[in-house]
Amino acid sequence: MSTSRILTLNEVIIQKQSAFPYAKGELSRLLSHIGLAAKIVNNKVNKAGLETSIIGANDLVNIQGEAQQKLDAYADDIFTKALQASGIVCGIASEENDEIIIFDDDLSLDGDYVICIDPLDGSSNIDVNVSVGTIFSVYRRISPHGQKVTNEDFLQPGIKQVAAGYIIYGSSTMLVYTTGLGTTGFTYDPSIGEFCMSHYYMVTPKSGKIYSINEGNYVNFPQGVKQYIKHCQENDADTNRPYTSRYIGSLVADFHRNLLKGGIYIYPKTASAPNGKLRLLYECNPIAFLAEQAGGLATDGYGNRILEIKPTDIHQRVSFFTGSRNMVEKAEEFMRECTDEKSK
Ligand code: AHM
Ligand code: MG
Repeated sequence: MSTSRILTLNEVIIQKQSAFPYAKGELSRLLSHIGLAAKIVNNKVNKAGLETSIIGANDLVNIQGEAQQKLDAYADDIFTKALQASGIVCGIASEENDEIIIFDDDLSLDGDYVICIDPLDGSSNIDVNVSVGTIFSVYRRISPHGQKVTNEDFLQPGIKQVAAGYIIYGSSTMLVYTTGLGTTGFTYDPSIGEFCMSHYYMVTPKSGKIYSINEGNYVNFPQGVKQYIKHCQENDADTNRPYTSRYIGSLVADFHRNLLKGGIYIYPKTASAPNGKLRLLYECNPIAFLAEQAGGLATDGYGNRILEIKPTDIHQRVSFFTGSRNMVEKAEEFMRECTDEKSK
């Protein structure tokens, strides 16, 4: 595929369609509906400073016990409608809804796909004009066609994802996705209203110099994480240390920077958050799929590949280590060596 002329998201999806194992044109339709929802949400996010009616918190608290932002609810609504309109999605699991949403119109009941989505990740950053994102994951249903989907359709390990991606609403807006054939990035051109291919085959550096972790939680970190941070901060001419600490507090933005530059993102479990903070289905699995497709790694820090974890709950949390291969392997090494109580 040549990159000498501008290629839009839809053109690329169609070109790649034949290489996709379930080529029926469905995935193209699905991704183009996600792209459309992303444009609508992008438009709203870009006006967040002007439209005071859309910034700030609702009076609602989501299943995670976190205050829901107005834009969380807005993005959830837009993506839900766009996914249902595709006619090929039979249900979604969203960070913003306690239960799965079942699409039970005739068309959707026959749909092939279920979606796990965090409609607006990092939403505490909205009011201060810092990057936020949308993260999504696509699975083939396992329940029979024509019936309502059940939780089981969503509780599949990440290796079963047929596509995954994120949209980053940043200094420019990008959509990055994979269908298991590499990781590809598109940058939104507002003048023509299209996502245009800008990063053909994204390969993350094997090693990097950036570590991203909320060090405010340091005293509660497992010993292995503390030791790894120390390792990152030590001087070492051979490995070009000390590394640089960068943490935005938006997973998509932190991951995206590290994907391009090389780095590691860690959200470990702690004494106060024994399962970590991030959610397996709609945050860690899609990011893990993208990381691996770009040559990186994603584990729980305890030797387990994120994509092989069998979920038991829609909103399950997991500790998360992802990024450049050598850095994740090194962090895992420290986690193995430090077997204090907090590390278990
Ligand atoms: P959210 O889905 O409620 O926005 O929470 C997820 C976010 C991630 O984007 C980010 O990496 C992390 O939470 C930041 O958490 P903390 O503020 O504890 O560092
Ligand atoms: Mg989130």
